Amino acid sequence: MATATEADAMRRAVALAARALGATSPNPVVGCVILGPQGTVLGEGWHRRAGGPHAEAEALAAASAAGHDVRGGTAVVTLEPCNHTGRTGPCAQALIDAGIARVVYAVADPTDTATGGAATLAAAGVATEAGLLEDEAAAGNAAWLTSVRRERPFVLWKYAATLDGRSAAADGTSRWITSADSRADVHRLRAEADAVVVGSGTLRADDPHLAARDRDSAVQPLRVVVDTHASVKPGARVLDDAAPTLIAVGEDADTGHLPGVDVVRLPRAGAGRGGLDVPALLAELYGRGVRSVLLEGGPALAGSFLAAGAVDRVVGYLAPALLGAGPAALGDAGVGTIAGALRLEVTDVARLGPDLRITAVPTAS
Ligand code: AOF
Ligand code: ZN
Repeated sequence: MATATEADAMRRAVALAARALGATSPNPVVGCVILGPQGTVLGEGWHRRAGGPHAEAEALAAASAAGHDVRGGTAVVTLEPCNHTGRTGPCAQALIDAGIARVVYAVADPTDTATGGAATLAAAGVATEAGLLEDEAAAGNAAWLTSVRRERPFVLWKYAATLDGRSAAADGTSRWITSADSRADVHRLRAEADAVVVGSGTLRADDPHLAARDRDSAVQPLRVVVDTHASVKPGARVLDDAAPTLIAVGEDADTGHLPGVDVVRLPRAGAGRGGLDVPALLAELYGRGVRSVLLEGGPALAGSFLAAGAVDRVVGYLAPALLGAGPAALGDAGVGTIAGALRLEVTDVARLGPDLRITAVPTAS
């Protein structure tokens, strides 16, 4: 049984892991705390970026830099230590070599590449325990775990609307429906995502910049515009050099006015829908190392993603305002009957300034 000290250490490891959200793809976020035999913290670390040292190696290095002897100690880590030599050596072996006596981890490694660390540790006589605060650690790594399972990026659809579900007024104006607090929260979502996706209608209406504030260019999300007819103008703000940009167009689009712009040609959506094929877009992004997508709109694109079953989480920012007319937050999602409604389960409700933020996930159907 894990001790209370180990549970505290795991909570700390989950928090450490979260510091690198948005910076580690295609790898997970991972945190690690090394405890001495008496339960004192000897070292802690987290995985900062793909290709860099794993959390366990960071924590061992921190303990050693502080002059601590970790022999006989316990490693508390959010993910099962890896068993493979990839860009760095196997953490299971590093923990064995350091003389760690016990390893407590939250989530089993679901990848064929890295799995097997617990068995390696056990074979070397290290006590292992799985599942401590598994739900919290899995929630912290939801994007990565979902992308491993589905072999496509995790998709979060975010929208802002009035209480009557409208995202713009009848005259098309939409600035600002929600409060500064809500908008700051959206910047956090952007910073945590690998890619931010918008449709060409949103681009035309808002000319958004889509870069994450307070982030250096190394970890800026990829800005993706779904632009079937390549209607983006060369001077659009999304094409500046603050962050990389990808324009997804139809196979027959004329892109002569976009020299030097990263363009990908994708098939059209099937089943009588407009726009591009969502699974093809997600496969393209996955191939580029994108593991989490923030889908920012507009309503038609969000409808296409939902119709394709490609939304894993919905975050709605609801302002206490009414418009009574104007476009809805969501367009045609392929639903024609109440029986066919896309049912969600609310996982969180928060107040941001005057607004409500509702987080929900599709119920398993
Ligand atoms: C990480 N950071 O702290 C841990 C990971 O790309 P590689 O060779 O560094 O290996 C990545 C895999 O290693 C990753 O998918 C996961 O299964 C495992 N553990 N990875 O990036 C870490 N502990
Ligand atoms: Zn590792």
